[in-house]
Order: sequence, then structure tokens, then C-alpha cells
Amino acid sequence: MSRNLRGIAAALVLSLTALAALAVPAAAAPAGSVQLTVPAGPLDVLAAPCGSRPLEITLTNTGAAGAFVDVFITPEDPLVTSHEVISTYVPPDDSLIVRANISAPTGSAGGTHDVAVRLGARGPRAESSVAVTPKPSGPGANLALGGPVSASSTHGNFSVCGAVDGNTNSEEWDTLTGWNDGTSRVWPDLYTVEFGAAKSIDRIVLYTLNSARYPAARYGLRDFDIQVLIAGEWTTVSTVRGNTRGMHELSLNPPVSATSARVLTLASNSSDYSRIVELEVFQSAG
Ligand SMILES: [Ca+2]
Repeated sequence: MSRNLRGIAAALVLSLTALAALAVPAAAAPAGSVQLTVPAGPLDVLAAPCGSRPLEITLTNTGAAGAFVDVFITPEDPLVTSHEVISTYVPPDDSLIVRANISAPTGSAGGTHDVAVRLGARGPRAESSVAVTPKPSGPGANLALGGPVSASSTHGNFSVCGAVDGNTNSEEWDTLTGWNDGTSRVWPDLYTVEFGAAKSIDRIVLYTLNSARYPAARYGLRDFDIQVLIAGEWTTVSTVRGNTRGMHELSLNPPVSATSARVLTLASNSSDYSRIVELEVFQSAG
């Protein structure tokens, strides 16, 4: 064999090897064996920065070969999805769940809207409904619900949204319905909620961790200030020291006009972290 022919033969072997490698996923991917299902809904979304909810899409592969699929998620206006396409591998004879967070911008009206989910360009299609609740406003509204909210730091899997999600139940702390700061034994920590405009407020309620397993006297906030932002200046409206209780309620009489409220934490009974289960700030009735 001439040198040229040997070279061509070697190139051919390489090409065949490359083709074989390329052929593996193609041969193993009859995407038609994958079905998708979504909950009928409705998924309850609050039109606020913390109001999104995950749409769970179940992909079931009934075939004997694994499949690579693209899942297209198309929500109706005004809904927004965290992912327009999710690409994943579904193992043979198996199912898995992929998630897209569905949200509605602050200011969205209440109503029910659909989210279309499609497998591939022409594959199976399913729809889920989403019920949008407007962010509370007006007399008696909890202005903190759904944020926007921020914190000096946040620990691990916790989210700043946990303490404005409407759940005040400390027994559900392990579901991350609360905020835990991320700087052990370093103080102070800050947890801040904004109202978007000056609002007249007359009541603030702070729930620190207080459950049978995690009593406030051992795990709750011990020393903290509650402050409100009045005309651009932070003003302390409550000073708490040596707290051992799960709830601190504060009435403002007369009401104050503020654009934001925050909790400045100085110590907890466990001496390590700040833990807030829920912060509520109520617009005055008058
Ligand atoms: Ca909560």
C-alpha cells in the first residue's frame, strides 16, 4: 500500500470512528418514546418579586433507549418563565421532573392564564393554568408580602423570599419558609423590605424561629431593632433586647409614612445566626 493509500485508509477509519461516536446518541434517541405531563393547576403565583412558583414538568420515557429532548415553555402574557427551553436526557424506561419558575411582574392584574409546554418542535403538548394574585395594597394590606426584599447575607439553601412568603409557621422551618443569614457569629445582620413608594404604616409583626424543635429561647432573635425609612432616614421604631418569644408585634400610633422597613439584628439566643420566619408590615387603615 502506498503512503497515500495508507493515509486515506487511516483517515477513513478515523471518519468511521467519528461517525460511530456521533451515531450513538442519534440511534439511542427516539424522542417519540417520551411523554410529558404537567399539573392541570392552577399554580398560585403572587405578582411580586418573591411570588414565583415552580411548574413541575414530568418527562416519561417508555422506550428501551435513552432520549435527548428539548422542552419548550411558553407562558401567556403577563406570565414570565425562568426557562424558555429546558434540554435534558431522559434515561430508558424512566421518568424525571424538570422545573421552570413561573412569575408575574409586580402590578399585574389578577386572573388565570395558561402556560403551554411542548416537547421538541412538533412533539406532544400540554397546558397548565396559573392563577395570578395581585400584590396586596391599600388599607390593612401586608406590604411586605412577596417583597421586594433583600438581606445582608443568606445561608445555604435559604432564600430572602422565605420570610415574606405568607407562611408564619415555625414548625415548617425545614421547608425554608424563613430567612437565615449566612455569616455565623458575625453581627449585625440586616433584613429589608421595600414598599415601592411612601406608605402609611401602623403595624409591624416579626416572627422569629419558635417551634417545638427550635424554641425561640434557644434559637430565636435575642437583640434587634426594627427601623423604618422615613424621608430617606432610617428611624428606629422598636428596640428589643433579651427576647425569648417567637413573635414581636409593634403598633405605630400615629402611623408613619415610610418607603421601607428593616430588621437590624444584633444577637440570637443561639449566638450564631439570625432567623426570621416572617416579617409583616401593615398599611394603616385610615
Ligand atoms: Ca415565611
